[in-house]
Amino acid sequence: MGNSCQQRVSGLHASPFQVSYENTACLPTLLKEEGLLALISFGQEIEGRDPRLVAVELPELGGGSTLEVWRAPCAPETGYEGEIRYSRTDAVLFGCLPFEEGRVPGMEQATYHAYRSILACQQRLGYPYLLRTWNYLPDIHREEEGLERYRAFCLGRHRILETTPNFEHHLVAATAMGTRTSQGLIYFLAALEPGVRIENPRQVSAFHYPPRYAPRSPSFSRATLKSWGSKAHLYISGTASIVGHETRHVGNPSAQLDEILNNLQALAENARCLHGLKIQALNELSLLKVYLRQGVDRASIAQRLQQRLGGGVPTLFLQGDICRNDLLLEIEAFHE
Ligand code: 3EB
Repeated sequence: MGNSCQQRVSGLHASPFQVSYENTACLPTLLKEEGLLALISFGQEIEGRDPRLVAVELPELGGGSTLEVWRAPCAPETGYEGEIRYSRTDAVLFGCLPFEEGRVPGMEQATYHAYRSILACQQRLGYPYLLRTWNYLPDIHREEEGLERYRAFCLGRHRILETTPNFEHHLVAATAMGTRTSQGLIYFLAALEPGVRIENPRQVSAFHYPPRYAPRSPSFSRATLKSWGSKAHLYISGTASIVGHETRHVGNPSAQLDEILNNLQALAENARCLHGLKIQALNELSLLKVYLRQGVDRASIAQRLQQRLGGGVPTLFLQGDICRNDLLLEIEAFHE
């Protein structure tokens, strides 16, 4: 990370990274790119021990073979910090760790352990503020010792995060999604300065959900807004058909989609009105990731999404188990 990098980061391209979806066929050229910060594959392993490669074990729907590409304006430094593989620039730390349930038994303990590693890694490498996390967890609906595994995840995450001062204020955007394979993983983005927590006026903040959903509330915010000098990023959490704290439109995927878009609209408006984010409409979002529960028809969701957003926002469809059994789909988004 020499001077040339710093100059370029603080110059015209104030944004410390950009994200795009590209075809897997581009892989060989992508791997040679100097500024490659992270490369995420879905439902397929990518050969190599490069710390920047992340394999999310959720099948892609719709016949495509997509990579999510994170590019920095300069060459990142990559390495290993304990079990965490990382890639970093002067501005951001991208890290990924396997979700290990072998060594530490039980979902709650495994989660506590994973997040303790993340916090320690952030401290050691000097990126104290989380901006966003992605949590891909095997079998989230299975019960273990009388508790659904997603709820045990919430318990473990809460137990470690509540040890940091003023923790609710610092909660960040997240995705938590169930996989059908044995190996889970968590990846995260951290920075030198904190982002701003954004909530949704249509939804009870997840960290204030009543206890019937989990013994400790889910520790995430609806979005994180991060300003990078003249640019800003909005990282939007997985967003579902929840109004207040209750699931709406049980059993009806297209009505759930409409409710999700209403939620995203309200969230974007909140970011604009409270924090001056330049976004007027959802078709200005940079990327969408749509998670569909098994059995939900991709084509009809894609069609309705196109009707509502005009088809101009790059969208990736993945199959996954959304945290609540009655949620049929969920959408996360990125805006730059
Ligand atoms: C919800 O709004 C739906 O526990 O980290 C979405 C995004 C959901 C993140 C998490 C859960 C999480 O409650 C579920």
